[in-house]
Amino acid sequence: MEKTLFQKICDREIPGTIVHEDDLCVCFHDINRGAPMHLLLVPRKPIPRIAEAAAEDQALLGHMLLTAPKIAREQGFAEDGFRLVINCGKNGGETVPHLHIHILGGRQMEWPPG
Ligand code: IU
Repeated sequence: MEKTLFQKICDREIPGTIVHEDDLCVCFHDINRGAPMHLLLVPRKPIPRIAEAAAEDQALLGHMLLTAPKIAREQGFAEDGFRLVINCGKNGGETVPHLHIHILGGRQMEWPPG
């Protein structure tokens, strides 16, 4: 099966500014940042979206949720807070069909999101 765009970034087949990687996930800068800090944390496994994650992905998803704040701390923007976002499907605003957690920080976020 053809690799997803994010798999190609994880495998360094196309460029990406990677700030973290481990056996299960990779984190890199979003190319179109929506905040002073805007990272994407993606599983190496190409789960298309959160609605398609399975019970067998429980440990992976837990690992990603625990890893995201660690990365925000390591990158120096956790102290004032940050936001994690997962867009799912058309109404959720998903544009890349490979699960990713947006890690956004460096400014005051607003609510509700657009
Ligand atoms: P979304 O949740 O699927 O809408 O987010 C996809 C993100 O992927 C979006 O913020 C894009 O700017 C980002 N992105 C990227 O970082 N590199 C790319 O080559 C492409 C999209 I295409």
